[in-house]
Amino acid sequence: MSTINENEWDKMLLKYKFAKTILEAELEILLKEYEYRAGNSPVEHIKSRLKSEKSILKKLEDKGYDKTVENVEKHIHDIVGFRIVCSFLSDVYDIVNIIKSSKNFKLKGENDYIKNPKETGYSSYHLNILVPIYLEEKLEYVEAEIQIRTVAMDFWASLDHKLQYKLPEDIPVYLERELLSCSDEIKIMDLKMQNLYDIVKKYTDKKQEDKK
Ligand code: 0O2
Repeated sequence: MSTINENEWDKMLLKYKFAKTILEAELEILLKEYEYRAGNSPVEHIKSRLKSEKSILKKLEDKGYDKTVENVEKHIHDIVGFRIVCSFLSDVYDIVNIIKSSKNFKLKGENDYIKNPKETGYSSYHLNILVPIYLEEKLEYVEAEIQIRTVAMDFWASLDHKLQYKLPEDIPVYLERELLSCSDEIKIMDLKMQNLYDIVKKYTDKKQEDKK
């Protein structure tokens, strides 16, 4: 049962909208600065979104909580969601470290689903951060989730999402196995690409050294 009225929704969502705007700007600065220092861009693309009212309520229901503002704020961790898609595996960890070392937000939690993939085969690095915002002259921390992954992981996750993640019923076991096997193949591909990147980097670094 929803005990959240329209005013409460609007007030609550406003906070998350502000946090999203702040985080967008902060991430842009951090990543541009990194790009300037490294001389190349590790990011293929960034997506951000505010979770819809319908999805928030569904997630709350799935988790078994009453529909109240308190429960939304306490138990839904990804109302503000960012996804940073990178070229290579090493880029993922570089970006994780850049975000973690920023003084502009607090780290609330992290999950390395690359080292420890989910049972489904899902791989990605998740950071849960707290964005400081001032509302009515009071400091508040608003939670946001940042998912960082390679293009290959993103390819798997978006197709998996379409195929099974949102399905209410159990999916057949053979389909689960197929998805898991696709995820294994993608892992191998990411490692191969990383290897190529390392070889090319060694070569270009040496060329630079020789020029000096
Ligand atoms: P959507 O529609 O992508 O937003 P929490 O969010 O922390 O309360 P949980 O499940 O412990 O709940 O958090 P987790 O697993 O760290 O992050 C959940 C999000 O990761 C999901 O958000 C998905 O975006 C993504 N995700 C997790 N597992 C899978 C998976 O097996 N396949 C795919 N494609 N994505 C996955 P939502 O809100 O569930 O969905």
